Amino acid sequence: MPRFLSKQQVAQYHEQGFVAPVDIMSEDEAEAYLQRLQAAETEYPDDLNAENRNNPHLAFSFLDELVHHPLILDAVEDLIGVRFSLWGSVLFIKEPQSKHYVSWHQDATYMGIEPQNFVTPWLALSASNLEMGCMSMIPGSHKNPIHRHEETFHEDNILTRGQQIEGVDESLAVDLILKPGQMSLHHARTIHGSRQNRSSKRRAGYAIQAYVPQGGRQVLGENYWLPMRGECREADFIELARPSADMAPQAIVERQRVNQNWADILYHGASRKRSY
Ligand SMILES: O=C(O)CCC(=O)C(=O)O
Repeated sequence: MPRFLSKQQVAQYHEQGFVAPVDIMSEDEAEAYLQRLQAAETEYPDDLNAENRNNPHLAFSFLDELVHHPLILDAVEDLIGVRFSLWGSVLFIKEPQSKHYVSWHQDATYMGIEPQNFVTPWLALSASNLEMGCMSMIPGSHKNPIHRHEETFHEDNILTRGQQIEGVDESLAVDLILKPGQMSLHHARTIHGSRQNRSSKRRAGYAIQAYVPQGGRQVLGENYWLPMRGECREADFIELARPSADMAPQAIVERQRVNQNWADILYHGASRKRSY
């Protein structure tokens, strides 16, 4: 028996490569996390912005809380088993009326993690709907290998390289409409993307990217992990620490080290490098 997801949700993930919506917390709780995010953005504007959006859970307690949320971990366990670690996290925020979009892509393309059997929960801290540029997924696409990605570096594309898969049949796409406090989970190879936020509200999503089952290896860089459930340290596993307080000096150094390693991995072999 699954711990938290229904058998149908587990089956949907394996068949389609994603599952949504999954209820994690009430709308009020999600709103409280959004307020904490906004307060932290005000206090530390250089450490939480579109250019510095990677791995904030290593430096902020409220995000560390989220990546350890028991229901998120139970859902992950239902999909990838009892032993897993966390590679990282990304705040995907689209400001009101922003042109930012995410082209069709597969996460596993540039993450250097093998095998490609990891899962990303995406937690909605605000609503995420069609007008706000919610994520859309191509069902069953995780069953195929990695497609060729064109590296556009388009200024409005918020993926690192502006990478995109050409020729995706968009008529197949499923839009993941989430209320605040709901999440989706997607497989490392599922083709997905999102459009611009045409609304007057902020779309705030937290991608916990990704929980990796035991046996996961990093083949392009240093092997940094935050242990989550069960024993799953590989030989070259470098264990990360949880922050003792927001922006604790040791946490700042650790996040910088991990983000430098991420940049080396995500831009491996790229013709250009952006700041995120
Ligand atoms: O937040 C978005 O619109 C896209 C996020 C994404 O691509 C991901 O979580 O893998």
